[in-house]
Amino acid sequence: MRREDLAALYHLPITDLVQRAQTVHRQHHTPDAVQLCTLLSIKTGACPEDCAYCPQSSQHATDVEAERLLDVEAVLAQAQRAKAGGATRFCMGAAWRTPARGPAFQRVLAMIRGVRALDLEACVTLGMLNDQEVEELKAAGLSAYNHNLDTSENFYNEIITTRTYRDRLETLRRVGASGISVCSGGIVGMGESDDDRIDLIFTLATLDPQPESVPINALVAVEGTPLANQPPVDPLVLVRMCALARLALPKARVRLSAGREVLSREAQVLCFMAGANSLFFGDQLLTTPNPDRNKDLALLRDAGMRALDSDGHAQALPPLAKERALPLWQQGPA
Ligand code: SAM
Ligand code: DTB
Ligand code: SF4
Repeated sequence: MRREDLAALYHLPITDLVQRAQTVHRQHHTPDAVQLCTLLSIKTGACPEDCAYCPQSSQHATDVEAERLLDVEAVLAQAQRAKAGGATRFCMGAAWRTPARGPAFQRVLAMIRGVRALDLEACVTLGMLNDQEVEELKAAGLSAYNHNLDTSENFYNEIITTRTYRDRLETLRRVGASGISVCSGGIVGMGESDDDRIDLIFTLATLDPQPESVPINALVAVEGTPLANQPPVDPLVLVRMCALARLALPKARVRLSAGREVLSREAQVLCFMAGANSLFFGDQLLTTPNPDRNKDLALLRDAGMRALDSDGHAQALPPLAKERALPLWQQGPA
């Protein structure tokens, strides 16, 4: 698809855009099913990069407390919980520019092997990688590597100065060439223009191989970061981005990622109609909150959705946790 075709799609009346995206969605995916992924921060804060959106950068004064790399046992206990709760992918994030060397990297490899042994998909995001790291991650059985382009090449310099777009593309190339699935997406609500948003999806679509998953994040504006005072993005922008990602990357899982805490149920359902079919599921993202599990399960149930298993088949939703009964209006039909 050409850049100008994508731009024309982005600016369609939203009814037309969603209808087109939904048509493509149905050709490649089960329309009523979403993938449930759980996130864990395995190494928090004190990151040397200066990403303007990120509460974990050591260059911003935020409330995030730095923590050393977690133990393998602690991570696997969380993975087990995620699996028992119905997640099929376990995503581990580290606030690194590049992965630590030596025993710390070996520990991450052990985490990946442990998560795979639980029959969960394993995804990590560790910053920029060299060829050897990619090879070792692949040998440990890593299912996917997350490395977001975040925005357009033009706008990138206003958000990050400690690395380049080219650096980012280089890691994505290495990961893609290794056969590990690529997970790459971006953030809206950082002050970017519509053209920046279209450029981001265009660049993601030109990656070869195309990403297997595309996270669409809405900025979580965190106190102490340079973007703390950004106004919340219009939820319809998220709908347009999900639709554009679906049209430009028909086979990818489009993940409605950070920022759902402030999205209405209706806006999230519109994103599903536009082609989003994956969520972060669990009370916490990396350092900021995510909707609680029961709230998400009630939303999915009320919308009549099912959960994708690791083979991509739709299954009944996991049960709601009983100890936190929801108010009646959130419980849906009996
Ligand atoms: N340090 C690694 C890196 O940057 O690739 C991995 C961790 S980093 C926290 C992973 C992704 O989280 C970023 O690329 C960005 O897209 C997303 N992210 C971080 N802070 C965010 C925020 N405040 N709002 C939305 N997304 C955010
Ligand atoms: C992605 O695109 N979003 C996730 C995951 N990949 C690693 C991270 C969102 C982080 C939101 C801010 C925080 O919780 O620190
Ligand atoms: Fe570091 Fe990643 Fe946050 Fe940038 S987004 S400051 S690289 S943890």
